[in-house]
This record gives sequence, C-alpha cells and structure tokens, in this order.
Amino acid sequence: MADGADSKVIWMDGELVPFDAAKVHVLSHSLHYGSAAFEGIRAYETKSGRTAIFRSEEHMERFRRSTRIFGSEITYSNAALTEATSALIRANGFKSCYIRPLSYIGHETRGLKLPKTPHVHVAIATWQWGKYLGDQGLQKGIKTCIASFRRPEVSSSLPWAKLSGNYLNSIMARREAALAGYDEAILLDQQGYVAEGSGENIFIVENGALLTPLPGAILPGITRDAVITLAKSLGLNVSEQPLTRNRLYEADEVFFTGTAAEVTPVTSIDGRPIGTGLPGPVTLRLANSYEAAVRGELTEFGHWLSYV
Ligand code: PPE
Repeated sequence: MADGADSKVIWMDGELVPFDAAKVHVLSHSLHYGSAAFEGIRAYETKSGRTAIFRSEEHMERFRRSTRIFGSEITYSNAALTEATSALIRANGFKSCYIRPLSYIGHETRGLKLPKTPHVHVAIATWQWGKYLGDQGLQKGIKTCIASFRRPEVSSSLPWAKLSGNYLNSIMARREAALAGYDEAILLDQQGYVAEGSGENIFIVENGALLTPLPGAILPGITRDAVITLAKSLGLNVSEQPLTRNRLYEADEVFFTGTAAEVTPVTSIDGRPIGTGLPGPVTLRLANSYEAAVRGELTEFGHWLSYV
C-alpha cells in the first residue's frame, strides 16, 4: 500500500471527505502552474499517551503567509486550522502522523492572470510517514552529495514561502542525488555558499558549536528554529553565517533538520566521511532532545504542543 493510502478521511474546505472521494478538477490552476502552498507538520504520541501536534501555530502561520504571496487569504484562523487538524487525526485514529495542509486555486481560474484575491481551497491530509531519510538514518547517518542544481536566485524566487512551484528545484536536486546513489542532496545558493537539503535545513558542528546558513535562499525551517532553541538551552553556541563547501567537508559533524527528516546525521558528503564517519555526539544529543520535546517530555517546551 502506498504511503498515505491508509487514512480514512481528508479535510476539504471544512468537510471530512472519504479518502477516495477527495478529488480536484484536472483544470485546477495549481496543477498547471504550481500556484499552491503547503505545510508539513507532525503529530506525535506523547509520554502521557495523548497525541499532540508539534508547533501547529507556527506552521499554520507560515501556511497563511505562503498563501498570501499569490494574493489569496485563508479564511480559517490558525486556531480553527489546528482544531480541524485535531478532528481529522481523531477521525483517522492516528496516534502519530504527518500532516499536510494545502491551499490551492481551483479550475474556476484559468490562465496566468490571477484575480486580485484568488479564491483558494484549503485541504488537510494526514498519513503515516516513517523515517523520511530511511530507517537507518539516525543510527548510521546518511550519504549526501552537493547537487549541481542550486537554490534559485533570491530576487526571482520566494524561498521563505512553502509554495508548490518552488519544489521542482528540490525534486530535481533530490533526483540527481538518488540517481548517483546518494540518500539526499545539499544545494548551494547562487553565490556558491551552502543553502540546505532538498527538504531539510543543514547544520554543522565545529569545536562543539553549531553553525547554520543565514535565512536568505533557504526555507527558514520551524525544526531549525526548534533545534537552535534546544541547543541554546543545552548551553551550546549557535551562529548563523555563510558556510562554504570547504567548511562542510572539514566539519566535525553535519546534520539535517526538518519536520519530515527530524534530526538526521549526515555522515558523508561527496564520498568523503564527515568527522569519524559516524553520527556525532552533538548531533545525537540534539536528536534526543528534539525527540523528548515532540514527545512532551520537556516541560519547558510544553507550549510547542497542541493536544488533539
Ligand atoms: N527546507 C526545505 C526546502 C523544506 O522543504 C523543508 C521542509 C525544510 C527546509 C525544513 O522546514 P521545517 O519542516 O519547517 O523544519 N520539508 C517538508 C517537505 C517534505 C516533503 O518531502 O514533502 C517537511 O519536512 O515536511
């Protein structure tokens, strides 16, 4: 069975629709031009046995801002979207799952010229998604390469928005890496500095401190923000700065962060082992801390959880 085929219902414009009936028209604007925005969120079974959505407010706010880029307004409040997601998780009977909100322009609108405020449809789906970068990802780390595809030039792209059209670039980079036998790609920006993975932010560990690229050509991830916050609470130094490929090769540790990827160690780049070639101690400490936060084990970060 394909990933995702196991949910009973999908929320579409306020209704819970059976999985097989959750369809859109082939002339949908978003299908032709990529004029859609989406989110990726996870819900986890917490230590109390209750399910909680991780940082729902921040994800729903980014969803709203991404949709606004093409002039549309989501009419549901962030709280209403979180409530709809909770109802959906309950209806599907999931303890832990991935959550995919999507805003898209339907077939009512044709051609590139959009109305001033195009009407958007809003859908939310949930499915069970295991380890995004493989079951062995956390234990062994993953193999990456620097892709020839770069993050687009910032004056012509909207990297902070999670727009469907942006993702063709990620798909091409990921495909290039996979065809060459790597688990994931690392993309550079137009100046040649390190940007991010195809669907993850990137960090390096140098002398016990964390370094990560500045927001610019990257999607400033919510997991990236959570990991920076957790690292600081553990007393680690964190700095955002331009990183070269040279610095990546010589790092003590490298890891990815993302909702789907969580914290995943990168143990080789372009065939070169990073550090010892095994997941490093700082990466594992942060992966454990992130896991504890999403599972509701860190009371200090309890405000990140919305119980279903
Ligand atoms: N950069 C990109 C390009 C990206 O797509 C993601 C999320 C991130 C960084 C990390 O952002 P955040 O999830 O807020 O920490 N990628 C999503 C899509 C995965 C997919 O294959 O689809 C995700 O992790 O949900």
